[in-house]
Amino acid sequence: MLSEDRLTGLGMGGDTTIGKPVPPGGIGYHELEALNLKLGTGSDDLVIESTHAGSTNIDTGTAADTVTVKTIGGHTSIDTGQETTSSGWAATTACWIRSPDC
Ligand SMILES: [Ca+2]
Repeated sequence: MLSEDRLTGLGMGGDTTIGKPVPPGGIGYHELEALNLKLGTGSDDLVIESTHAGSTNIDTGTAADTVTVKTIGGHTSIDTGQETTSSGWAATTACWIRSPDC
């Protein structure tokens, strides 16, 4: 899952219980100009709850990937290749590029 400040799942570890507070799993980010996310060769299921205000560039790699886009916060491009099953944006082309202004 990708949100405006955190990337989780995709085979990364979950929340870690050592004490309090519990560190959340995944990778947190903020104040970035650009986020470039390149997924691997396996089948990935990526839910985009939102993106940050900067640019977000996603390459799903190979295999039958599923990308669900709920909202975006900044310029967002998704290169799905040829094998991706997509939902969210009604796209049938291999590459999606959207902006909040669209
Ligand atoms: Ca993939």
